[in-house]
Amino acid sequence: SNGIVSGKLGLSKDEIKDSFLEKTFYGLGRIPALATQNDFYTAMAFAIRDRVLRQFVRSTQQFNEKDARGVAYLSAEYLPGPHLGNNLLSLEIIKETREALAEVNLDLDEILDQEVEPGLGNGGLGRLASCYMDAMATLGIPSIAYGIRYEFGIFKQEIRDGWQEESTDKWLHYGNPWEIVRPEIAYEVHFGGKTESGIDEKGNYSVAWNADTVIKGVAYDTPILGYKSNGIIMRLWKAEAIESFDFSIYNSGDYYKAVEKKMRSENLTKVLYPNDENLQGKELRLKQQYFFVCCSLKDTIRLHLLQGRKLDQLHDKFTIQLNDTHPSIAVAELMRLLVDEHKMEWEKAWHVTRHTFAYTNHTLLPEALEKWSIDLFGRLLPRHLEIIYEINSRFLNELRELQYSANKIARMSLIEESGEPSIRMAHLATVGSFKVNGVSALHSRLLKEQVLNDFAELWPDKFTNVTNGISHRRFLVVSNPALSDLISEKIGRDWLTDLYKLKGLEAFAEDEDFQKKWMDIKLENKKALSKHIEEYAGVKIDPTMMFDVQVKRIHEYKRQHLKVLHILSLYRRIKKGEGERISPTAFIFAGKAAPGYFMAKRIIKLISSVADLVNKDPDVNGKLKVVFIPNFNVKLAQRIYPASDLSEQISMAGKEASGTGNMKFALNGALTVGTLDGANVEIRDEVGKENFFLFGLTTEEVQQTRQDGYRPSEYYEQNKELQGILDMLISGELSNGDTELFKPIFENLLQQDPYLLLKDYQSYIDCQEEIHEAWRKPKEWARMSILNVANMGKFSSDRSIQDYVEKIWNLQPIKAD
Ligand code: 26R
Repeated sequence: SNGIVSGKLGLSKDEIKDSFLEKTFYGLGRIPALATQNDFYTAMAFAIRDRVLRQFVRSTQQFNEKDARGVAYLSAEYLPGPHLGNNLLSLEIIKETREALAEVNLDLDEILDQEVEPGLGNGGLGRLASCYMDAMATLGIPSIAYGIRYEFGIFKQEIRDGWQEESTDKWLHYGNPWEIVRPEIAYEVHFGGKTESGIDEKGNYSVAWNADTVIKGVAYDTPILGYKSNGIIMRLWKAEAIESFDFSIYNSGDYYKAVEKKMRSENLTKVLYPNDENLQGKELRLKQQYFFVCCSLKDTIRLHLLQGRKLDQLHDKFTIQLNDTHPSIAVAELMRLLVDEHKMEWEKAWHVTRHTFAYTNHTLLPEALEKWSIDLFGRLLPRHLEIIYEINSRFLNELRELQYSANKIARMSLIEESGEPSIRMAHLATVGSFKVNGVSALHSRLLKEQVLNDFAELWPDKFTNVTNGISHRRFLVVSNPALSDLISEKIGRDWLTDLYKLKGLEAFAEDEDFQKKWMDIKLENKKALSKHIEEYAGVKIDPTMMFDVQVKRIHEYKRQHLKVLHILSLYRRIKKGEGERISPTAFIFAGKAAPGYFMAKRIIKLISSVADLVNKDPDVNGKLKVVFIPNFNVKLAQRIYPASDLSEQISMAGKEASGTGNMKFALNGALTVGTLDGANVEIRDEVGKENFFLFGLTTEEVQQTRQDGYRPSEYYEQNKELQGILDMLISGELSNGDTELFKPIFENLLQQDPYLLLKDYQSYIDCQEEIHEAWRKPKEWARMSILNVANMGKFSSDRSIQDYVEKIWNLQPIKAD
């Protein structure tokens, strides 16, 4: 019935084993004796995918039957992490699968380790989109997640001689068992050329866009299964030539020209831009953005019309959520589709458009706010430029009617006129959306008070907050099974779908037997991470040390170099024989630097150099270890959080929009040392200030410091310990006598120190002393760790998505049976 074939898709150990062997044999043409571990992984992935698809098809059918209101989530980046483990959890067959494999002498963990993850994002924003897919699927939100199928994701990072080296991420090399290509779901995307206005057959004014390039976008679908629930699809677009070869050229004999054209088209989705928070303004990036937006909107409209609905009701049936401004060209593209292609009047189309989009902002850093030069934009998208001018002229007229000053109007314009004229994508997204949200309480406040202040005053109700959240199923249940089992033993398993249930752990925070089990699990996780570190970074770490961890993109505002100053202060104290109050600590770093980001790359080299100094020095060897683990990604992250004691969240206040790593650490029982930045503020509110190590200036104090005229050299002069540490950077002792290597960092800190490291230094050091003292009281530490986990309920992405539903999307979840 329903056209759903049930086949032999049972969930028992024997049925899984049968499917697995069948896939090995018929799917891959391998007999087990000759199969590689990767063959086994692929076979298992296919066996599980069948089961995933059955569940997924069911929910799609129910969404359709109910004619439900839904969401199209537009994101240029996704970082879903390995799929297999998560799908096994969603189907609740981890145990059965482990046993099935054991019967054929295979180990599930080794099989899981084979999976190469899709690195289709830079960091926080892409991972957040993936946590949201997990939650949307689990909660039954009728939704589809659109993006780009980059052939090469975020580069692979290797560390050579202490420096970052990049190589291409060939994630598709072994094939991708999770995706299904849909050759019949494909759209044409136009670029370049000219527009021509005239009168159409019906006598109406109309504009024709005569593009000079046409590219095809083909859909690749990956099912994302929710926990014991629905599935949604992640639909990624791959660029292809419109025809596999151009017949006219072929017939005229120029076969090679046709082939070249094909290759040029496919370049569009070749590679992810590895920059975060630093705008490059590259043409290919704008092409990527428009390409995926165009395909996604055409597809959304197709789905809408397929239901027999009218286009002027689009906003009744869909919210299109813009994940930052990367897809914000959608505002102009939807206007073009409605007005030019579907012949809707401008006013009506504008009504539909601005009731369809909602925009999430993820950063306040001025250098990360997207702007496109009019010149570049107009050459690539001439029709969209006209549309943006029209939107702008109508918008500015409204402002004039409100008697706004010329100054203010210029500030709010979609077009920046000073310097190289350019389009402000955040303004376009704000004007074109019915809701704008930040990603933590602090960030949303700063967005309203500062970056988008004029707009917030004009439209106060448009602005809202949705604090980020994380998939606790991936980042605790799948990646820390021992701790998850211990938790479930005490409070049952309801917390898998209601993270607030963790509150029940508070009752056991003082229970010494529970504390011991809790810390024993942490120790086992630390042993496992130590093994990985020894293998991939060549450093031996004693797992009983405190694991003090900072993993995230390398960026000056995140202040990895403040952590380095702390390590050097400890080093110097031990060398002077004053280290007795220092608890033995392993400092663990990981994270990628944008390939063109000079300072970030030098910070990696600095960490490696400090690691060399510390790890080789017999005086400090037993007390301090420093390691940089290469190639931070979701898979590695899932090993690191469960093994961490201390989570470093030390960005300068006002700079980190939210942070989500902070939540993953705390969920795994790490204590946080952090500033009042992003979601740290809310984490501290939840876990209690006595269970959180706070230091540093507040956002307001940062701004005051700036206003008063900050002179970092004063701190260098006055704080002799700090001076000694900074001098190490230019003394050559970290760099085989090379006094130039770290001079750029030294001079940056002494002359500008844009992120106030020297100002926050002492407060950080004092706080760390408190931490080392707390570490010496294991029961106290265990209690705080338990209380942190117990109070993480708010930070599930289930809660975030519930907030989106209530504050923005206004829709009814539909749970599949
Ligand atoms: C325009 C381009 C250069 C670009 C700018 C910024 C590309 C990518 C980014 C990354 C930004 C948008 C990002 O990832 N921001 C992070 O979003 C997370 C999820 O909301 C936050 O937790 C995190 O604080 C924020 O830095």
